[in-house]
Amino acid sequence: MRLTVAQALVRFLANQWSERDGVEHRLIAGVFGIFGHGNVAGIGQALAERGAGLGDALPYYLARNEQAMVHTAVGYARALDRMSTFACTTSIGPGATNLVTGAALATINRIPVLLLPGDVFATRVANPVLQELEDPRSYDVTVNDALRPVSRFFDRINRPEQLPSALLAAMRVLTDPAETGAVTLALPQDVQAEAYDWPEELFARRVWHVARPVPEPAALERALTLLKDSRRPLIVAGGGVIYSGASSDLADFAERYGVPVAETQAGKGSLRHDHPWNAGAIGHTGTAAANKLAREADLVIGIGTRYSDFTTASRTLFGRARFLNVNVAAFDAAKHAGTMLVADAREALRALRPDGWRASWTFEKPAYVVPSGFTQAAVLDAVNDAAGEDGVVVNAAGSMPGDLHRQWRAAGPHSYHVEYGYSCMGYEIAGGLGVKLAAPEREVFVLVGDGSYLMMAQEIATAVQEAVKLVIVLVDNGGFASIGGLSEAVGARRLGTSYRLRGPSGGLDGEPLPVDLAANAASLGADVLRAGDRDDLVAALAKARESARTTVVYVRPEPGPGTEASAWWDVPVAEVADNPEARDARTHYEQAKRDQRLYL
Ligand SMILES: Cc1ncc(C[n+]2csc(CCOP(=O)(O)OP(=O)(O)O)c2C)c(N)n1
Ligand SMILES: [Mg+2]
Repeated sequence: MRLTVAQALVRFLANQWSERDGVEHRLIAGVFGIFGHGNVAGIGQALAERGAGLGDALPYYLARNEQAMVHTAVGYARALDRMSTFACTTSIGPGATNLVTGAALATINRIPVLLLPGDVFATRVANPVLQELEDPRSYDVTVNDALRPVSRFFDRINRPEQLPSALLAAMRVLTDPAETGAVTLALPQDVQAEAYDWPEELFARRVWHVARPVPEPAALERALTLLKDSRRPLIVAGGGVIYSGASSDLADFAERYGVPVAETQAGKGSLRHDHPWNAGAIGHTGTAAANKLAREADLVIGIGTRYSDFTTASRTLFGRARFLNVNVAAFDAAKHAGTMLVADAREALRALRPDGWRASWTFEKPAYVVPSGFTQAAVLDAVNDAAGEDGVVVNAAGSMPGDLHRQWRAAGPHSYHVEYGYSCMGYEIAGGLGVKLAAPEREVFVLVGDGSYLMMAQEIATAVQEAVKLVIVLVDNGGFASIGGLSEAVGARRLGTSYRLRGPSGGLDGEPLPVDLAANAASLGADVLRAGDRDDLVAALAKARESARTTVVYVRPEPGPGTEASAWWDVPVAEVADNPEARDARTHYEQAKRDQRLYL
């Protein structure tokens, strides 16, 4: 079949499916893109032609920023437990390098996305082309090489013959639960337009079976021995529990053996908030109750967690515990010198059946305290009420992830979507768009700080274009509350953390910046409601829920006590400094560091 490389690529993608537990999904649900000279004549032409065999597959979505479209693909894929994602097509040069942050986010969170950046001519006859790097040491290097370290698979298609094997490798990595992340196929612009005689079989319907690896018997024996030795085990549930669909097996295990479950950011919602064995959020953004269990546990059973520094409180949280790590990726299972149980979370929980054993400790589940006033905690509480049983909350960076982790009453495994692997400002709206595309029947509540909003609000226009309805709660506190607090704590005097005009002293300490973010949101096509107190907010959220249009609810909460950190986070403080706050902070830092262990 004679087609261009781009036409062949598009036709191939339209015929890829994923399958797990007998349920099939289109592996590539559509294509997000921004066209330029590096992809318009190749991929652009192929998508516009929509040749025979494409049917209604691969709808095209115009985004506003290449980074944002990767966030959207991640939001979508995560909401569908990684069974389906989007392809992202870009021009060469800046369009391609704008993908780098999104790719890193996808790879760190182990979420599949397919990136298709254009690349400079393979023939080099017209070089240097517009936006070409021209590395004097090697013509082989292009800006797209910046995507290599943040991709789980990277290839450059310099010849049409290379396409079939690259495509198969790309699909394998996207659908491998242990290896998945950003997958990049760099497409030189001349090669995209080049014709070739392809075998028909390349375009056959192909189903990628997403594995549920079962534990190896000997590893299972070792895990059972370790379990039976333990009196005070604590489960740390990570994102892997949710992607595996292991929630009910986890609940069953916790109840049967009396094991409390603490949740990471990605794992929150593994158990419902009111499940008697849900001990709450763990780590630096965790609750005092869960962290107390972590300090006393003799065995930590990590399930589908990568043990970020937030989870382990920078390796200060777990006392003398040993680790049993259930993970589909050996890389994560081996952490903290743990006993490795390399397996799918659901399969491992079903196999772990320690006869005649039950943990011998109990814990008090703290009662939920309704925050008062119109603080940020109160805003989150009101949004939580509005979200109810079917809502999804989306957030990523700033001071809200900590409050949300501790405070949010998650109704189930897909109701809490906080991106905290990369904690990337700007994920919120773009990621929320992906969540809503994956779950149109659910209300999606995007919580976004003013800092994150100013970094990446433009996808509101994409949501309006697609009539994809989001409820965006824009929390304006005049700058970086989170980093402001951190700055103060490390002796950096809040430098550059609030949005102010340059003042008479020459510093950024003048009047508050006269920027109207609510007006900005309206200008992008959203309906905007301003809420000045809790009653206003409750009414605005109810109105936003009822509306069919993307609505931004703008709030300026009063400063007030947030939820308290109950475990440390390692942020190194200046070892020598003139200012006394920094010297003080260093003393505290050195004290805290004494609790840090290697977990060997
Ligand atoms: C892309 C990116 N740049 C910088 C940071 C570091 N950072 C983390 S939170 C934050 C401030 C966020 O401000 P805002 O969204 O207003 O949230 P707030 O802290 O006020 O709650 C910054 C700069 C980041 N996480 N991501
Ligand atoms: Mg802010």
